[in-house]
Order: sequence, then structure tokens, then C-alpha cells
Amino acid sequence: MVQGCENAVARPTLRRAPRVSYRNADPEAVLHEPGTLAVFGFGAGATRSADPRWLGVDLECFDAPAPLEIWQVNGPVTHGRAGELRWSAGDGWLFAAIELDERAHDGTRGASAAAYAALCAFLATRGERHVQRIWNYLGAINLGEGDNERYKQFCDGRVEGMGGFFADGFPAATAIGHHAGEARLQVYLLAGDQPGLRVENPRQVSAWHYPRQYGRTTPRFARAMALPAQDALAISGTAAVVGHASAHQDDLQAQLDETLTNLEALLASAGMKAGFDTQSPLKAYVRHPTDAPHVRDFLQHRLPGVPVLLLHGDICRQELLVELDGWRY
Ligand code: 3EB
Repeated sequence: MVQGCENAVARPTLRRAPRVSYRNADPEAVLHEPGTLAVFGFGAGATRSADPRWLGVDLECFDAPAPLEIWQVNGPVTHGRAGELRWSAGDGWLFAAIELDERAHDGTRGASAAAYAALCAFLATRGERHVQRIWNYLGAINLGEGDNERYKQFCDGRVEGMGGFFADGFPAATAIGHHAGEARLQVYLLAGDQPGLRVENPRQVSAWHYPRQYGRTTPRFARAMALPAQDALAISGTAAVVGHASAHQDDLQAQLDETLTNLEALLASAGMKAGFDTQSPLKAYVRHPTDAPHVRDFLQHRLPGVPVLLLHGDICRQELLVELDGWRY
């Protein structure tokens, strides 16, 4: 019965990272392609789909027409809905998304607690429970003073909702403000059946160790996550933060330079070669629409050939004008 007994002790195959790309296409056509795990449209004008793998992100894109963001895996994908969240799964990877109205959850804190509680409860039922990457989009992120700023309420609710779920460490993350109405909270994630490797940036204090001045509850995220096969680095929202402080207040050019320095430090920390290429899609979140052309020119010059999606989004610290996130394959 036993043949090839040298293979009798099976080594788990390390999962190949999902491919993330931007493309101008019809969402239904992309959803019909084999291996499509998720498709994202951007802004109010995005073509919609009833498929649970489709998500309309509440951020406007500065490029017209806005491309789709597409996640694809090897092999067949199943999908469904579970309460207020929707999900898809294939090849050991899981996409899950939830969109809540804060008015039904007693505000920002309650909505973020509910979103994280629902996502964590769902993940606990799945084999793919190693969250590699998570995105959070909320309205009016900088509204409110001090500890009452909406971003800080979001941080409070995030910790409340996640409970002990991330006891082994936090995923890589992004938290950005949209302009599609204060009450809409969107959270979506990529999880897998194998753990990734968390990467911190030696130039920056780990977010969960930020001092008290940034809020009652520290932001809970890793600076980046190397996916299980080490074939991709998922990079968190990265801005001009040095140590724990925001650098170059109100100076867009200097913030862009500092952000690229942070990204290169992160690649080095992950043991990766310097630089980004045509396979490494990035997003740039720009606070002021009038800054978008400069950000586009800067990135084309400094990161030639790199696919960049330029989005209108508010960074969670008022003084920060731009933030980048994305993938390095
Ligand atoms: C920073 O470095 C910028 O709260 O999930 C970046 C990425 C930031 C994720 C989050 C916040 C978050 O602190 C802000």
C-alpha cells in the first residue's frame, strides 16, 4: 500500500501568496475568471455586483476610469454570506468583509467593536484563521478632539471587538478616512490556513507601543506581514512617522521622501532586496485632492513602472498628508 515511503511524512506545502493586481475590466467578467477571490471597485461611480466577492470601497480614485483591484488564487473559490459579513475561500485563503452603519451600533466605537467581533467569530469557525492583512475605512476619521477623535474611538472599539483573538500578534493593517458619509464603516481582510511572519520597522516604534498621547488604546497592527511562503510582503499603511512622532508637518514633499525611506527600511527588515517593481502594486492615500498630481508625479519618478492606485483618503493623524500601502512580491 505504501509507495514512495520517503514521502510518508508529509511536509505541508507552503501556500503561494494570492496575486493582487489592478486592471480596467468589467467586474462580472473578472468574477467569472477561475481563482478570483475578491474584486474591489473604488468610489461612488464603481460598477456594482451582487457577488459576495465584490466590494465597493468608499474611497474615490483620482484616476478615471478607476481600475479594479483583483485578488486571485490557485484553484476553485467558494463564497457566501454569514450574518452581516460576506466571504470567499480558495487554496487555503479567505477573504471576509463587513460593512456596518454606525447608527445601528451606537457610534464609531460600537460599530468597530461589532465589526471585529463578527469577523473574529467567523474566523474561529474556519481553517483559514491566520489574518495576514486587514483594511479599515471609516468616515470623518479626524473629527472630534483628543481621545474623542473618531479614529481613537475606532481604536477603542477594535480592541474591544477583537478580544483575545490576536494573542499571537496583530495583522498588517490600514486605517483610512473616507468621504462617503460619516456612518459607514468598512472592514475587510485576507486570512490564510498558515501563519505569516510579522515584520516591524526599526525606524518606527511598534504601533501597539505608542505612548499615551496618541489615545487611550494603541493601534493594533504590525508594520508588515511576510506571507507563509515568503513570496510576498503585505505592507501596512506607511506614512512619515519616525519613532512614534509625525515628521515634516504639512510638508508634502518631505513626507513623501520619509515614507519611501520607511518602506525601504521595512523591505530591509523583511530581508528583501530594495525597490519595488511592476509586480508590486501600491496604494497612495492622499488627504488633499490638490496634492494628487504631485503625489502621482513623485511616485512615477521615484518608483517607475510600479502600479499605483491614487485614492482620496484621510490619514488617521491630522498632520499627515499622504500614506502608502501595498504588496511587494
Ligand atoms: C502610523 O504609522 C500611521 O490603525 O490600523 C497606519 C496603518 C496607521 C494602520 C491602524 C494606522 C493603522 O501610525 C497610521
